Amino acid sequence: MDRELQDKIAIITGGGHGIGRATVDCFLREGARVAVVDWSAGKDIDQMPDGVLYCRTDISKVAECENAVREIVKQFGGVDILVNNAGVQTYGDAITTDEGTWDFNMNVNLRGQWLMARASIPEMLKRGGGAIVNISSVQGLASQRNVLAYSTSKHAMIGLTRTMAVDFAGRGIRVNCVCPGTVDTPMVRATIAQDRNPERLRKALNNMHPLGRIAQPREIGEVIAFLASNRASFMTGSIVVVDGGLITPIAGSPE
Ligand code: BMA
Repeated sequence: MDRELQDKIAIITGGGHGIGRATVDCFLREGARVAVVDWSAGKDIDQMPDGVLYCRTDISKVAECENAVREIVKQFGGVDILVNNAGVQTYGDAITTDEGTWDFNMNVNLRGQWLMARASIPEMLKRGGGAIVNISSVQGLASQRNVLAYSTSKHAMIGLTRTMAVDFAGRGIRVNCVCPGTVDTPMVRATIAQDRNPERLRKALNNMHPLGRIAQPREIGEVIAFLASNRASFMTGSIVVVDGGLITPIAGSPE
């Protein structure tokens, strides 16, 4: 039997670390040809498996997105799948967030997803269709404290997903969104390390998920691979929560 993503050409943004890197492994296992779009320098990225095309790119910049997609098409011959995974998280509320923090989160998280879609969709159309998976967060549906710019950008990705799904459904492109809970990634590890009491925070993060732990990146990558594959052929515009139950309980449920 053919593998789920056999010979599909996939772009994974932020594929150097965390959820993106685990998604690279899932896609390779399923037979895809993978291009990683990431801004990290070579020495900073987790070892890339053989055959992965690495395009060092700042996805907040129009020309860099266009150049990356051009290079991928030159090397691989087209684009079938885009996983919009790259993201940053910085802290602040409506008064402590400065314009630079706002722009940083919006430009990388939201504008980057749109720019990569804009550069990739024409290539998908040439091949009769494709699949886009946008990675948002449970913070696209609800919010923690002190993450104004990040949570707002994650909410907007749900709008981006729905509008692109509606616009391109008739042209063979499915667009879906994944909302992970807390995942053991460099982004979350950095948050834990910055805390006054990292051990306490680590335990609290585990305990706040009804499954009793945070996710491993692979557990998100598997869902992304499914959504990108033909097994999800009737899914578009879907918002898929993968959070160990985090947003399910009514707040304050008594023991
Ligand atoms: C993610 C990040 C994590 C957080 C998780 C659950 O988007 O903000 O730092 O733990 O949501 O709220």
